[in-house]
Amino acid sequence: MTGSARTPPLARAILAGDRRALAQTITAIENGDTRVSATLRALYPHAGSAPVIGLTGPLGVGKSSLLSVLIGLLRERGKTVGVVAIDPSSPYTGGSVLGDRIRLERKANDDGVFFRSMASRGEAGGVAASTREVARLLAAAGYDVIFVETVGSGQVDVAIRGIATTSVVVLVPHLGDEVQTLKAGLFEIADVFCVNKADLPGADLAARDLSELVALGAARDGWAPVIVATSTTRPAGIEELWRAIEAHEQFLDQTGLRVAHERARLSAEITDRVKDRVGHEVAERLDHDVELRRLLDRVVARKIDPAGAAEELFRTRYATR
Ligand SMILES: Nc1nc2c(ncn2[C@@H]2O[C@H](COP(=O)(O)OP(=O)(O)OP(=O)(O)O)[C@@H](O)[C@H]2O)c(=O)[nH]1
Ligand SMILES: [Mg+2]
Repeated sequence: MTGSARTPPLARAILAGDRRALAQTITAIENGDTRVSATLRALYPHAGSAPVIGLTGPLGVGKSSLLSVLIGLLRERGKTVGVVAIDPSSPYTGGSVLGDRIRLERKANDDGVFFRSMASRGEAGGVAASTREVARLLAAAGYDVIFVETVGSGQVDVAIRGIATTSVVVLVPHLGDEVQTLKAGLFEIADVFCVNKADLPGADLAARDLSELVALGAARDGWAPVIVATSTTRPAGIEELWRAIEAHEQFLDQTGLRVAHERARLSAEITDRVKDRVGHEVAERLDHDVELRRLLDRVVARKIDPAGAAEELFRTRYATR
């Protein structure tokens, strides 16, 4: 496959470990440049079974700090690591740019780490789609473990389940507000809860609060979320965090859920892509539709309401039954 004449040069370069080719392809994905589709298609069979670890949680809880110490731990164990971050690096929380952190931590010219951050502008769905594509690309490029950092903002968080094999939700002591966030959706996506900044007072209490919440919830597919307390400043709990992630990855293999989850994620992705195409197609056609203009006149004149107009257009143009 690698040497096949039909494999696009960019794909061949990425498979051969060319970091510039990888960076270039990611830029194309970010820009929605369809010229790389052949490259992505050629790489797909190579994007095998690397664990994709999602780190998500509210602004400034220490996701980037945790990532950089986790990367240190994995590099010591000889694992290569690819990272994609939707990194707002908020000026409000003092959150640092992950790239800077990683550059600080990683030894000069360490080819075992590849980092890329992506702008969080644009609709959540679009961000999620390109993040997924980049995570897949990093797996094809041969990185052993892929990390995805996203900030806790509802939709993007939930989208992480469509990308990650293990989702880590990061929180900090004094869970007051966070508990509300949990109810809004973070709780459903966590395979592992990480209570970071455990060097601050209140970490024990926070962990206890969480375990009560976890006990209330039904275990999803037979997995009850694991709670780990960490501190990146001490540091402490980092090995435990990695062990919890590994335990979930092993659970996926032992139960056959890895394959089942992958299948469900791919099904959702295909459906999303078709919905996207259909949506664009419909918008484009309606743009030139005289019937729409005729109905619009009547809506403007308050003769029918917008829902009625939509219903009529749908019936005459798109209903197949
Ligand atoms: N006390 C303490 N502070 C920490 C710890 N981990 C991170 N911080 C600090 O928390 C702030 C935010 O850390 P980041 O790692 O940038 O957090 P983040 O979640 O990636 O932030 P955003 O990407 O902006 O959401 C920084 O000032 C860190 O130094 C910790 O374990 N203890
Ligand atoms: Mg960050």
